[in-house]
Formats: sequence, C-alpha cells, structure tokens
Amino acid sequence: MDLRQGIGLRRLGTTADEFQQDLLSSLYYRRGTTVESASPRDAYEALAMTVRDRLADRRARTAAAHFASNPRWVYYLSAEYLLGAQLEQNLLYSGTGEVAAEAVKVLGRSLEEIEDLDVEPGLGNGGLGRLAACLVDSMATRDIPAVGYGIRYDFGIFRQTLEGGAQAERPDDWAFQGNPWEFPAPDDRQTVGFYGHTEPIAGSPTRKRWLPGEIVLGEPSHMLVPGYGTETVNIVRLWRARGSEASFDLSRFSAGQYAEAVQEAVRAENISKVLYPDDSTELGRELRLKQQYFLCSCSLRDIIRRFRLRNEDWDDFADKTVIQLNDTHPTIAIPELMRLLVDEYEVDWDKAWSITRRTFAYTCHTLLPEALETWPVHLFERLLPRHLEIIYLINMLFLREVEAHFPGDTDRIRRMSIIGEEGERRVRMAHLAVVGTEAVNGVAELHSKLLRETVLHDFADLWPAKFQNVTNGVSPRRFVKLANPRLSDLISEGLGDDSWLNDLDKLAGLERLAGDASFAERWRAVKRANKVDLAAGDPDALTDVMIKRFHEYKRQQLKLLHVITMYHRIRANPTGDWVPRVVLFAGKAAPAYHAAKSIIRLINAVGATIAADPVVAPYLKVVFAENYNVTLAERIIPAADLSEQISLAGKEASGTGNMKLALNGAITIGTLDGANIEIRARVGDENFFLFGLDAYQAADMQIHGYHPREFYDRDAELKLALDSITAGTFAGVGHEVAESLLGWDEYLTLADFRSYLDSQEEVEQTWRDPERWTRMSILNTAHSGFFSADRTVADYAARIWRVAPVTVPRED
Ligand code: 4GP
Repeated sequence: MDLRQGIGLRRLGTTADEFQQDLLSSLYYRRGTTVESASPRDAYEALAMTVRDRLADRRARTAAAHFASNPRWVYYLSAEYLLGAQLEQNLLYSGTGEVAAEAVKVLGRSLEEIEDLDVEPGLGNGGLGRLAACLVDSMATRDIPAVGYGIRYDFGIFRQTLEGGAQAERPDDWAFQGNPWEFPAPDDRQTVGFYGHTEPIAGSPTRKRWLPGEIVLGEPSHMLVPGYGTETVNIVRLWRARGSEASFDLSRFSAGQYAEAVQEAVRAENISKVLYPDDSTELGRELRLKQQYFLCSCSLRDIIRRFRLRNEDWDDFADKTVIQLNDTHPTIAIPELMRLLVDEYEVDWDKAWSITRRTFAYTCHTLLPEALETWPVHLFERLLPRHLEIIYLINMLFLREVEAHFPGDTDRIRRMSIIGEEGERRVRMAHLAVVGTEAVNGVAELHSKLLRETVLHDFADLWPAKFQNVTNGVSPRRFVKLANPRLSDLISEGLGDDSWLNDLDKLAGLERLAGDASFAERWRAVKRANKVDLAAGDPDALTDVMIKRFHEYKRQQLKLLHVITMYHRIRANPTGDWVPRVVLFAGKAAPAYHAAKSIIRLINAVGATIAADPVVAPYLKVVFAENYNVTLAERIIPAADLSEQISLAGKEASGTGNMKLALNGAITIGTLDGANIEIRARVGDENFFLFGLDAYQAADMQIHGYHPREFYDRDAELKLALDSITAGTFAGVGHEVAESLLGWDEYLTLADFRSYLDSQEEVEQTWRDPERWTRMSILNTAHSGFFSADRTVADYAARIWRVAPVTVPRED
C-alpha cells in the first residue's frame, strides 16, 4: 500500500544521498536558508523535519489501516508525558540514524552537535509521566491503535539550579525556539465551558442545560509516536488553551487599556501555561481543576468525534473505546462523558452509565493517602456546576448499591461516599474513579495488594474482581539502546542479534555468559567507559546513584546519613582500607515542599565539607547533578554500579528507575517496596542487597508507637551522624532535617539505619571482588526482561483493555 502514489507524491529515499537531498530541500524550502548561511538551529530544524517526514509517511498508512479495521481503540488520558528528547529516538525508530549521520556532514556539523540542540519537551514531572511515555511507545510497538491525550504546556515543571547549595526554580520554557515535532491540527479545535449555571429541561428529570459563564478554545497539535520494528505510528494529542475570537476587546485597546483588552484571552491561555501550577492558593487550586476539565472535555469530544466517523450506535461506544485514566487527574472525564451522553446526545441515564462504566479504567500510582486527590465541593459548584449535579446523582445511586450489599452499615457508606463530609465537604476523585470504571489497577504486586487492603479496601470488598495489578515497565529502546549504546552492542553480540530490543525476555540468554571471563571483562570495560563519559568522579570508584524526585518517603535522608557516617569513619581512621565511592544524587523537590528542599541543601553542604577535607576526599565524593530530567537520567543510568531504592516499605507504588538501573547492570540496594520485590524475585536474592523493615513491620511499628530517639540513643554511629549535623559540621546547614528525624521521623529512617549500613558493608565486600560483582551485574540485566513496557502493555491489552493489535501494511 502506498498512499503517496495516489496523490502523485514520490517515495522518500533510504540512501544517504537521498536523505541528504531531502535535508537540503528542508533547509532551503522550509527554513528558507542555504548551507552557507544556516545557523545551528536551522540545521537542527531541517534535520528534524527530514526525519519527521519519514515517520509522517508511516503515520498516514497507520491511520488508513486503523480506519479500515474500526478496532477497539485505547485512549490514554494523562496530565503528564515525560517524553524525553525526540531526535535520537526518531532517528532510531525510523531507521535513519546512519544515513542521517552521513548526510548532515554537508552542513559542516556532526550529528552529535545537532542532537545537542534537541530540547526535551517539558510536559511531565515524575514517575507517572515517564510511565505514560513508555506506555505510548510500547502501544505503538505492539501495534495497538491508541491515542495519548494530554496538555500542551508552555512551561514544564521548572528548571532546577543550585544557588548556594539550595534548589532554585526557573521557568522551563522548553518550546521557546519552537518544537519541530509537533503537527498543529486547528480544524479539530474544541470549545470548553466553565462556571455559569444549569437549567432544568422540561419533561426530563435527568437532563439539564448548562449555560457556562466562560468559553475557552482547545487547540490540538500532535506528536508522532512511532513503534519500534513495526510500521505503526500512533500520536499523542496535546491541547493548548486559547481565548475565543471575542476575547480580544478592541474598544478597550483603542482606549489605551492594553492589559484589560487582553485579560480574557490571557485568562484562557493560562490554563495550558504551566504544568502543575502552585496549588497553595484558592486561585491555584481552581486553575488546576480547570486544567483537568479542559484536558478531559477536549479529549472526550475528540474521542466522540472519532467514534462517530465510523459508528452510529451508542451501544457500540464501549466496544470501540477504552479510556485509561492515568491516576486521578483526568477523573472528571467520567461525569463529563455522562454529561455529553445525557445532556447533549439525549442518551437515557442508565444506558449512559452502563456505557461510561464499561469505557473507563483507572490506574492508581500512589499509596500515600494525602496524594489521593480531593476537591472542595464549593469549588466544583462554582467552576463545574453541572458536573457536581451529575456526581451527586452518581453518588446517590452508588450508595444505594452499597446499602443493598451491606444493609445498615452507615459507617461504610460514610467511608465510601464520593463526597467526603469530614470538615469541608470535598469530592473524592479516587472514589469517583473506582465507581465509574470497569477496572482499577495498581502498578506493582505489593502496591496492588496494599491498595486492596488499605486505601481502597471497602471498594475491593464490594467489587473484588474489579481490582487488578499491572506491574510497570520501561522502554528498552530508550533506556538501553539509546542511553547505553556500548552495552547494547555487547548484548547484541552476546546474544547473536538485536531482536531482544522488542522481545526483552531474550536477555535471559546472557545468563550463560555470566561466567565467561572475557565477556565479563568487556562488561566491566563498558561500565568504566560510561563512567568516564559521565565524568562524575573517579571511574574506578563505586558509583552509587540515587536519582528520583525528592520526597521524605523515598528517603534521600537515609542515604545522606550513610554518607555522613562514612565521613566520620574515614576521619577516624584515615589509613583504613576504604572502598572509594562516588555518591550521585539527582532529583527535584516540589517548590513548596520545604522538608525535601532542606535535604537537598544538606546534601550539598555535606558534599562541600567532604570535598574540602583532604582526609576524606580521596575516598568519598558527593555529587548533586542539577535539573534531573530524562536526558540526564539517560547519562547517569549507564554509569551506575549501585542503584539506591531505599523508600520505606509500603510507600513507593512501584518505581521505574529501579528497573532502568537493573536493566543496565546496576545492582540494587533496596527495601521490600514497590517493584523492588519483583526485581529481587527475578534477578535472585543473591544478586540484590536487601535491608530494612517490610511493609507490614513498618505499619506495625507506626501503629504501636515509633520513637526515633530510641534508635538514636542505642546507636553510636547514628548519634554521631545526627549530632554532627546539629553541631553545625556541615556549614551549619541541616538543623531542620535532624530535628524532624529525631522528633517524629515519619518514614522510619532511623529504624532502618543500622540494617541499611550493614547492607552497605556487604556492598563493599562484594565490590572488592570484581568477578563476583560483574557476574551479579550481568545477571541483573539478564533477568530484567520482564520489566519491558512491552510486557506491561501486553498485560493491559489482554486483561484490562481487551484489545487486539492491528497490523499496518508495509510499503509495497
Ligand atoms: C509514581 C510512583 O511514585 C512510582 O512509584 C511509580 O513507579 C510511578 O508513579 C509510575 O507508576 N507516582 C507519581 C505521582 O508519579 O505523581 O503520584
């Protein structure tokens, strides 16, 4: 099938010469410049467009194949997509890396120089955003018809810099120079309402007319999501808010009131201005809820538009559509679909509810009760009056169902209600998400189990079959092939080919090479070369990395207490036989999260004290890499020897950094938390450094009264570490960190300290035996195949989405 022939377009060539012709043509016709006067940006944009054209072609064939087969479609709704840099990925996925490297020489620049200009989209923050990116990649790779929906933020989370060792936040104006990977689609724009009031419709008890007080336009653009080793190219469709034409007030402008003239347009555009606007004020909270509704309303209308292109009967909607809610942020889509069906399309309430419940599925990404979103009822009432009415009706019918199952159990009804009545009345989004969906899943075995046993246990009692687990996964293309080309080559050589890249279980074939001395030698050499590239410190030192968002439950403070203890040990015994270590931290703290920011500050103070100490510095180095993002992760992960996964058990839903590091041959030191448990089960207990309380022991300790001071009093090294912070050893920084650890220590850092230190000793003993370490490293990679996002997507497809792949034909 060649769609271009039908409209007389030539086929794009595959040789370096042909690629070069197209590159020059992009430069000349689309950038309007010549080789002689091209700026670095011109070179980058011309290359990006030339690569993009190769994918656009596959995209056209994908759309045609999907249209013809009218499949059940997966729509992934997510507030974030942490996509990572696009150029390198698209070169790989379009198979043009080599010809492009050859072709760009005509511009007098190397491919690496041009790649350096590729800025990663600032559309995500942490784990759930990166997971969304891995899943859309794997959906395309598995030929699953899918669209990811999100918001086209102007500014990403923030750019982190260090000022005097403290985190400072700068705007992340990622698309300041434009984004060549985006296709605008203004014809598919949508209109979204806010505020206003509702009116009854005569003769219909359930239908209402909503008269919004503000109208905003949602303009879509999309980025291509190619599959690897297949023809499919799916899309991520991103909405950007705009004022309507009427939002510019010409008469005010003419009267010199320039700010007032544009204020309505500015207010509209603020909706897609920044990812996760500060929500410590009422206005900030309103803006966040506005964003959520904006995303859901635009996306649902688009989904319905697409459905109606091929289908007529609403009875078929759920058979053709599954909408996956990535955490609770898009939960407002549930009442929005009800509103569209009941009010706008006049579908009867019961039928609409049955369609809605069969259409949605919900993934929960947390266990922290405080992270389960709720919104004040009064905010809903003002911003989305019709949705609140619908939520009340959903809740009333739901609570009747609960009452029928558990007659007279009023406490249960209070606990399960979608409206929380303690103090200020609030809408509990997680409850709405469970009630309005067909399936609910956690993201690792332990997490799914704890969800059923704790935060959602009333719901699991009512609907046990609704609850499932789908363990997360990561993209082996991005996090092994692109991030770690040396290791990829060695693996392909060891396994005979590179088919492991989309069949990651094949890595198990490395097991037989784990005892092969020359293979092990080369494995070590790869790691060393990656450390040299990273240049964080001595490449022969143990590179110990903790890279993730800063949060007290993740316990960067525990790692820090270990570092401080090493500092004291070395000072006390300068001639000891110490294992040299480079301890690398990277991660952002939420701007309003003061405790996490204090930990960052203390890390940097400790790092500076150590660097200035001639006794300790030869053995210990602390590095804080600024502005952690996907690009930085791709540099650090290949160089890591030791992967720190030391959250308090029962708090980390899954983790995916743990998977990326294990895949790249880092050995994990970790608690029995999240996916660590599954990693350990697969790589083998002997290839994993385990320590600490398990989730049940931790919960027990908290219930029976935890006293951090008891641990402090009992452990001289722990005492020394904390006392030295309090005494001002580290530039006087960190009092509040010590105070919170000794005062309440919410995440049992002190309780796990000794066990963690013992485990670190085991790490050092193992490190002293390079053969053994390397064998463990190889076995970590060999047995991490399960953690491919391709497997995750296959699980979702089979158990939750019930969708089948659609093969996109190749060009003739
Ligand atoms: C994260 C979880 O903290 C992490 O354990 C998990 O691996 C990831 O989601 C993907 O499932 N949660 C978030 C969040 O990013 O914002 O709640």
